[in-house]
Amino acid sequence: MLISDELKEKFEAAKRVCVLTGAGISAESGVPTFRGGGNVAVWKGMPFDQISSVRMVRENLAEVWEWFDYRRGFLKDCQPNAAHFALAEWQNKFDDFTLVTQNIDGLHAAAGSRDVIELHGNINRAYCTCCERRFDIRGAIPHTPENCDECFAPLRPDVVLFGEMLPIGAFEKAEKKARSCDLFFIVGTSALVYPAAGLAELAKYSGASLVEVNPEETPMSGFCDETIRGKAGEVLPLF
Ligand code: BJW
Ligand code: ZN
Repeated sequence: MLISDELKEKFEAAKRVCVLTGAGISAESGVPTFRGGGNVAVWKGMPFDQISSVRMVRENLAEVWEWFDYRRGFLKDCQPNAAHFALAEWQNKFDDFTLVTQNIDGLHAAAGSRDVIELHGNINRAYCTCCERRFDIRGAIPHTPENCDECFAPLRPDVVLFGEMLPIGAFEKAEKKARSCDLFFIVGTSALVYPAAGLAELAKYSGASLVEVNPEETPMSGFCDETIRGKAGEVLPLF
């Protein structure tokens, strides 16, 4: 059995539970991960951290949009999987449940999760490069409008690129919950990107039990109380 009796008991007794998810939780929905299996996502020969970069937004926004519109088109056909649905059930099971995601795909909300803390933004929103007004671009592929209807500046995807700040308040809210939870799950993330990965460390230092669900080892694995080597869609419904 993948889940130890000790962990099952902790899970049943827990009052405050926090879950941090990453791209791996959407892998079984057909969404490609960024890293994993020794590979890095590539678009037109460019590693993703080159095309999804602040520099590219400044120098070639059209190319950035092409990459994001391609992914938005792809995501239109992706549905939440058993892992997303399991987490949507967990929100009704505990006194205090917090779901924090690095994903921009919106699949947690599509599975019924409420108040998801999206640390890295959402692919179905854009914002004005001048006044930062937000636009819902769900369903519009390619994205429309292309320019802000207030100040006419071009829009960019509402996602957090390397070196950019996280959405105001999002990390602070997640940090508060991580510091006060009994159980912290880290699911489907390579745990390489900060400050998101730091939430697991904060939780552990604050006394929570740390549980990893990932088919591969990560830099966080040795720090966890339990590591479950399996796919999120197969493991999470077992709780
Ligand atoms: C499965 C599975 C299955 C497969 N089931 N699992 C501290 C130390 C060092 C560096 C830093 C630090 N603090 C900040 C930094 C800098 C930087 C950073 O972390 N760099 C490191 C990489 C070195 N962080 C930032 O820049 C952040 N901003 C910031 O810190 O602002 C403050 C600041 C500003 C200015 C100056 C100084 C400070 C912002 C980070 C933004 C990340 N953005 C991206 C791209 C979004 C756009 C896009 O989508 O194109 O977000 S990067 C990319 O990585 C994406 C993801 O959300 C993020 C995390 O990836 P994730 O989710 O872990 O996915 P993968 O693909 O890496 O892993 C998938 C995993 O799933 C694998 O482990 C598989 O095994 C597993 N898996 N199938 C379960 N079925
Ligand atoms: Zn504007």
